[in-house]
Amino acid sequence: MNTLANQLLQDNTDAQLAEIIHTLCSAGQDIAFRVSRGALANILGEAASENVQGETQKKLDILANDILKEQLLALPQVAAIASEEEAHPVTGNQQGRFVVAFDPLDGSSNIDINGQIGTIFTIYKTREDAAPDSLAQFLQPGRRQVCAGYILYGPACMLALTTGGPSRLYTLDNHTHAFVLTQSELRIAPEAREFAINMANVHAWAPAMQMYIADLQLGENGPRNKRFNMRWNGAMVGDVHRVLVRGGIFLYPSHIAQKEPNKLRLLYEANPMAMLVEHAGGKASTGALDILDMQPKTLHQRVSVVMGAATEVDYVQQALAGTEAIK
Ligand code: P6P
Repeated sequence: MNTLANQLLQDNTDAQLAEIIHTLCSAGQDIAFRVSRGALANILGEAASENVQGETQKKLDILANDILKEQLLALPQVAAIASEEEAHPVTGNQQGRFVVAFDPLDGSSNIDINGQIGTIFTIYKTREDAAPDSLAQFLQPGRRQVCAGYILYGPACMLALTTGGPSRLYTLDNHTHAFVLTQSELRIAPEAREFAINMANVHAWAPAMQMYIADLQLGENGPRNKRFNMRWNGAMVGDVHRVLVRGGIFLYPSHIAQKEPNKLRLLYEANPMAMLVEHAGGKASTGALDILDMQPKTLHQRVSVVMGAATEVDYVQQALAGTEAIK
């Protein structure tokens, strides 16, 4: 079985980039251990604080953020990091050639119910036309990511990763502490049989989105003439993992009447997942345009998300075209 280290060597991965990936995996193993101890480690429940998003932080959110921040900023090649839990970029080493952004613990509301959670990360080369630790480094379009991945803390601890080639899956061997290649080339079937959306939000969507989802629910008795199944994990990392492994489509559409109509963050959720999905033969759209082509404007910018089976994503884009469904 091939290990992550061997696969990165075979892929001729830049040595400094490979070291960042190994550091992310080392931090991920530390987080996985703490997550696995649950209530025994007195780390469940909420911290007495909110993050920059105004969301109540879980103790593990803060712990995971601190572990990742400390280990990444110790690398000379890391110029800066950005995190869901940090209001602004955190300066690293001025000579660094890379910046790293992450959601340290996506789906943290699942922590107290022993559900799937994960660390989502993205890596860019520093731009020459801006200070290495400036905000501009994190406002690069997703198409310029040099690496995207997540570490999923589930029954198995797994790593999904692309460095520009195929999206691959690795499983942590708890005996050797190595991530072992378990799927060398993920491929998402173009036709979807499963959709993932939080149906409790149906009232908030645009009519065109409501109609698209209603047609999925009608299944073989409706205009789609085929049965669809539904799943909702409450953690993007778990839902997108399912799409990468067994296909389907994941949606978090705009709540069109709300001041902030979108929930998922572009930099450290939508963009890395979009790169993984595209490099597995899928598509990743806002519902109107490719997520990876968006020009970010702010660090914690939110975006509507429709990603997975290519034919189904195209179908959604056509169904929403010309409507006010995407804000
Ligand atoms: P809702 C987790 O908080 C998250 O950011 C994503 O991981 C997940 O897909 C979504 O929010 C869940 O949102 O509204 O269903 O709780």
